[in-house]
Amino acid sequence: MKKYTMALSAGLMALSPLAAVADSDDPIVIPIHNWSSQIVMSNVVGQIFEQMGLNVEYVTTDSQAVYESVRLGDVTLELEVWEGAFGASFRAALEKGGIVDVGDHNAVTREDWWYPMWTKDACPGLPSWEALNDCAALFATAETGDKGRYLDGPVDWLKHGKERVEALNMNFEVINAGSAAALWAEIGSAEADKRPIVVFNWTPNFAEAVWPGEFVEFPVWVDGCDKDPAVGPNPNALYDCGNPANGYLKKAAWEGMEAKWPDAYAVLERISFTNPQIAAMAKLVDVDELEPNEAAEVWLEENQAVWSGWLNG
Ligand code: TMO
Repeated sequence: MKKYTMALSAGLMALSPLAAVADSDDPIVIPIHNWSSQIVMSNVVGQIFEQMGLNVEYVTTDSQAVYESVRLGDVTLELEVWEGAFGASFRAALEKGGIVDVGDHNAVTREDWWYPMWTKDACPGLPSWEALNDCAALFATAETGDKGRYLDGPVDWLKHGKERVEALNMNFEVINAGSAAALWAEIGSAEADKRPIVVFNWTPNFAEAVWPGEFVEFPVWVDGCDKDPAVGPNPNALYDCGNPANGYLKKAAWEGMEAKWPDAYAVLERISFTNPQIAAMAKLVDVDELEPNEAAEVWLEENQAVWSGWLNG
């Protein structure tokens, strides 16, 4: 009887398409960037792959150049393709070939100019960008003279803050922060005396639970705003729109991943994080100050029901 059962289950295994080809022992190369949710999510997925018996290697890479690395197979996948910051690089890589769109997360994203709510007391016309521009003097610093300062993210996230200021003829100067931590430090120090500030921020993120705030409303994003000057309110300029207010968050992979690691690819296809899950992953590092690999362990422990569904399909 026991023999029969074993033979039956061996037969079932042989029938299973997932068991037909074993995943390669070569490491799945997962890129790590410079914001916390991406780092924790990468560790979460890496630890899931390790639980499947696969090898994983993490590499720290530039968040724009990574699309070329995935296309070439030097990096196996990318877990957080944010439409606002990386849509253009992702589309360019798709056109060249070698990278595949592995679908959207459940999450809806936005990345743009943002202010903590106390800023509105000093500039009540917000969130309109025109009202912000009329208040530019409130945001002036020693560094920016009589122009308002906009503290943008690190240069590899978004390269077009300066172009937007020019395209919309704004009285602002764009200063790039050196790191995400510098953005949080700036919001924290402005909080003490409720100093008006405008900085780059995004959702989902831990920040929304710590500092209530709003995105500045720029002219609504229209496809082509970064390619065709005629799109957007300034007929002669690119980047005269805000970033998408309901942007996607995608997964991408090297096109060879499915053949080389079929089980891992099937799991990657099923992976889908929500806004609250992503905000929680960022919080574990930015507020609770865990190391990313520890944060991933905590997240996996607290969300077994979520990811066991991805493993078993
Ligand atoms: C890519 N980011 C979430 C930092 O805007």
